[in-house]
Amino acid sequence: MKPSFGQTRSDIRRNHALLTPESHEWITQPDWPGAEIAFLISPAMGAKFAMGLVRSAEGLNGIAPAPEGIARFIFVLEGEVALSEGEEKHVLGSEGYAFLPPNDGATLSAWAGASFVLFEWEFLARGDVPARVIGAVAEVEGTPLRGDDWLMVQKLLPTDAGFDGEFNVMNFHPGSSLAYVETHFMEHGLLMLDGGGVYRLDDQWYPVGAGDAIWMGPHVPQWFGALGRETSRYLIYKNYNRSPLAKR
Ligand code: UGY
Ligand code: MN
Repeated sequence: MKPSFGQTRSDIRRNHALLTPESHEWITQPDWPGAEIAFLISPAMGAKFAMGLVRSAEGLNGIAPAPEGIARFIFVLEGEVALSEGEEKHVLGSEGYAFLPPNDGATLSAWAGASFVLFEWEFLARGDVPARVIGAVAEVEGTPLRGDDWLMVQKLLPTDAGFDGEFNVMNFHPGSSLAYVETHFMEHGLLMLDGGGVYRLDDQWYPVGAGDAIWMGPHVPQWFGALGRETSRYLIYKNYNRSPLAKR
């Protein structure tokens, strides 16, 4: 292993954070036998959700559903992950994903070498709680963000008001950028999937590339410009569809 000389690109601040692979802390958890998890974003830093990377050298077998009231979103990075409930079984391949509403009974298994992103949050119900959603990024059509066809957004979940958040994949043509510096009360958890560029967070500008994760807290000024010759893509979570006064 190369010495780090105390250097990292990770930068954790009051209202945002950049979490880069060389500083990930892989831990085990009693609820996740066989898994190593790097929790990158958590309520301990001020977020209202948790986001982690999960990997397993030997595979996972029947991980229990989330605790009561907690929703999960799973996005496969490598290998295959299976969701099972009774006779029902769904296998997710690379960039397959699942939204598991609170109190969903599915258990989770994974083949040796699989890795995935895990989001967990206290679900904020409004009307009927939505049903489980299973999909694959390759099957989701993109739409231009505010008419910019160099910035295509794939919405991974239905847009109805039952959902208290959204998960999108944003596809930036080289040289494209967010049209303006966003400042919204909703927060974000993000994982760069491909390419890279410059991310502005508050008054910092960070070079970012595939594998980097970002937390954007409420109201943090944010902007991204894509660099290089390939499409830059990121997976992004946003709490959505709820008033800023809604109680968690
Ligand atoms: O949906 C969003 O707020 C998104 N445009 N934000 C972002 O990419 N930082
Ligand atoms: Mn945003």
